[in-house]
Amino acid sequence: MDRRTLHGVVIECVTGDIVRQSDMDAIVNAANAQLRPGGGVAGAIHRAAGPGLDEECREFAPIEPGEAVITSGQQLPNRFVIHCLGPVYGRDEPSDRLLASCYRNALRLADQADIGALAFPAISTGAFGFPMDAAARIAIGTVADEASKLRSVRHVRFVLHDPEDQALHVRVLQELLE
Ligand code: AR6
Repeated sequence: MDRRTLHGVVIECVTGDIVRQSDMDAIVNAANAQLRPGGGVAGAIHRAAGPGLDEECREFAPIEPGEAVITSGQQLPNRFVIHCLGPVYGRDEPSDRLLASCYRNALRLADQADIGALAFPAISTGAFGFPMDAAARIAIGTVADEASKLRSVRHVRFVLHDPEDQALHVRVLQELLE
């Protein structure tokens, strides 16, 4: 099964595109330190959101690995974007703790903004080189650890580009929540 419920929070793993999650209140950006468009997820989000997002991001940049900031969704179907800077694997250490901080900080910002549903991409697993399996354990493990503390967040979706990555996330979800 590709979804589980923990402390009233639905955690699910789907194959798809992070900019096509119109039923979510917020999507998470796998950002760069300057919060500029760039490639991968960040490029797709800025393209779909329009130039207003780049402008809105300026006052928050630069951010550090593990940090998260929140903006509006501009022209996206989502009310908010939460921008996380993941660690560059092999450079920003301890990379596992920094990656966990991204997820924890994003969830806390979402809760503070009264967000009910939030979609994450697999932060750091593209240009930043984090191995998918280890990243999936950290991502799902951190959401599971935070679930009992969340007040407004009731739905967390992991959106994976590649069906194999989605299957891996489903296995990790089953293992961790058994
Ligand atoms: N929807 C869902 N997942 C996607 C999408 C999409 N539209 N596009 C890529 N992925 P990355 P990072 C997957 O590189 O590793 C940027 O240039 C992708 O297959 O976007 O945190 C920024 O400007 C991979 O598994 O993020 C930064 O400089 C995952 O999303 C840097 O890359 C993350 O890939 C951030 O690197």
